[in-house]
Order: sequence, then C-alpha cells, then structure tokens
Amino acid sequence: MPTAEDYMRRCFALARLGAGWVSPNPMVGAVLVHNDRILGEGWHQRYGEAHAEVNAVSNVAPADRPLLRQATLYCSLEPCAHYGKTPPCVDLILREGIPEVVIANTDPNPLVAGKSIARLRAAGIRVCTSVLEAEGRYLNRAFFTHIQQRRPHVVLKWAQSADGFLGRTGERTPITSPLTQRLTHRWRTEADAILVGTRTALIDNPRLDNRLYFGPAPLRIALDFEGKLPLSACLLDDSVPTWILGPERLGNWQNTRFWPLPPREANGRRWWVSFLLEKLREAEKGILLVEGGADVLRQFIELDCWDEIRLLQSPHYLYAGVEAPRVPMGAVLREAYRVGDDTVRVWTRAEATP
Ligand code: AOF
Ligand code: ZN
Repeated sequence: MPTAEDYMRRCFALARLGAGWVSPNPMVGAVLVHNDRILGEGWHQRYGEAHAEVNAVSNVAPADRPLLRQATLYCSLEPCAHYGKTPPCVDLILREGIPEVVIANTDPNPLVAGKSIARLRAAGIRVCTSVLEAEGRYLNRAFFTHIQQRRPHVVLKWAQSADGFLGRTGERTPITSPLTQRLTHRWRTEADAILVGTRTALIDNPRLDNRLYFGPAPLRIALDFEGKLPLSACLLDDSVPTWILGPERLGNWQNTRFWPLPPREANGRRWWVSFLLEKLREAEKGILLVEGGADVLRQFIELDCWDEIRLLQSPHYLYAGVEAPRVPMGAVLREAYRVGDDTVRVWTRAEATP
C-alpha cells in the first residue's frame, strides 16, 4: 500500500511540471486519494492561473465527486488562505468537505504562513504537516528565496575543464558536450532571467536563448557599462526582451531596455548587483541565472550574493586559460550526476538546508 510519502513524491513530480511557467510562485502538486484510489491530480501550471488544489478537484470525475467527503488531499505546499490572483484554496477544501489534508511545507508567504493550517484544523479537518519537508523545501528553493530574501534566487552557473579553466583567454571555447547543452538550455527555460558580463557578450556573442529546450524564454541581461557592445551583437538584435545595464544606444528599440546607471563612485563597490536585483524583484523575476564570465561570477561570490551553484565539468584538459571561480567554503553539495562524459554538481547555501 502506498504511504503518505509515496503520494507526496507524486505531488512533487506533478509540481515539477510547472518548472519554468510559475515563477516567482512555487511549484505545487496535489493528489486526491480515496481508499488508495487516486480520484484526481493537479498542479499549478502557470503563474496567475489556477492553483494545484483547484486543478486536482476539477480533475475528479463527476461520479467520484461525492467521495471527496471521505478523501485525503495530498499537497506539496500548504493551501493558500488569501485572495491573490486566485481565490483561497482553503475555501475550496471546506466547500468540498475534504476531511484530511497532508502537506509537505507550510507556505512561507506571510499572507498564508500557517494560517490555512489553523483554519482547516479549526473546521475539524485532520491536517498532517512536514511529510518530506526537506525535499519540498529543496524543490521550491527559489520560491523560499523570493519570499524570505525579497530578491530573485541567484544561480551561478559555469562549465570548466578537468583542470579548472573556463576557456582559452579571449576566445569562445566549447567546454561541455552537446548533450549537456540541452541541460543548460533547460536551466535557462526554468530561469526568469540570464545575465552575462561585457567580456562574455563580446567574446562569445551569445544569444542567451533556450532553443535546445521547450518552454518560455528568459529575459536576457548583459552588462555594458561603457556602451562597448557592437550594435551587430546578438544581444542587441532586439528580438526578445533584453536588459542592458549601461548607456542607452541610438535605435528604435522594441524589446531592449537600457538601464543607464549612476556613477560608480556614488554607490560604492559592486553597486550594480543590488540595483539589478531590485529591478528584477520589481519585475517579478524569481530566478536569475548568472552564466559568467569569470569576473561577474566572482563578484557575486565575493559579495556572498548567491543561492545556488551549478557546475558542469568536462573530462578534458585545457592546460591554460581563464581560471574558473572556486565554489565557496561552506556550500553544501546537493546533487552530483553524469550527463554523457560531463559531471554536473549543484550546491546550495548551508542555511538553505532545513
Ligand atoms: C496554493 N496552491 O498551487 C500555489 C500556491 O496570486 P496567486 O493567487 O496565484 O497566489 C500566489 C501565492 O499562493 C504564492 O505566493 C504562494 O504563497 C501560494 N501558492 N498556493 O494553495 C498552489 N501555487
Ligand atoms: Zn491556493
């Protein structure tokens, strides 16, 4: 017989289907079970649209609807209690008469934060919390950062050779295999914005798109403090939403937004990082993927402004070139796996581990 943990894992699998579509909202999955039969399942599919619980209830066949009065709702996140872009899920649970609710994580959103659990219990509903809590926390780490730090979740990503180089100096250097590139395009799809520094924009002339994966394209961001990027650069093709941190360039821009910045001296060291994070927060961007180069990555590390590091390592040697940054002391290794001949490792901050 499946356990509560088994059903919760199913909720997580459903929740993950929302990756790339729901940020800065959490990924949430819900399963309705009666006598070990799944009556309905659902997940939060798109930002601003129906929550997981609503989709799970609508997924129940009309003939099974009365069984909800004896069913258990498994939900990866505490159901909401507030009117946001959608009405409270707690009202739905009460209306359908669902007598039991099993949750992985309480919602850190101050509008919810335990209030729903209290309301459900007050209405006589059995509520079981903290089922696979750590897994749920890891799944929704970007949402926790967004709510608790009030800024986007910062993911630093780089690919390095077996001997720790990002590439040959001054030239675009492929490091990982085409198979691994699919994974990095998936990461781009699941992020809301991608950032590169001036030198990477000049040397690699990247498109920063997600053409090798499926889903929404992220906002492209490049640093160009001195307006050195040639108008022929892919990042200045105005094809998709793009932010350039630097002086406005002449042109009839539709998708490109320039952020001329105040003089450095007035704002102290690395002033632009907090400026950018603030603008991203205002634009409701929940995940920032920092793709390099070495300088930009190091600035985030030195400021201790990162939530996650994703490192791709190839088995090949370069012997010389631009040195890769070092993973900071205290980072906690959370994932390690192979994609073809490359190795993928993911670290988070120690304090993000429940
Ligand atoms: C749930 N189930 O599937 C999700 C929840 O603007 P709204 O109405 O979409 O509300 C967004 C907030 O609702 C979000 O910040 C988080 O607290 C919660 N997300 N809650 O019951 C869901 N996605
Ligand atoms: Zn809800």
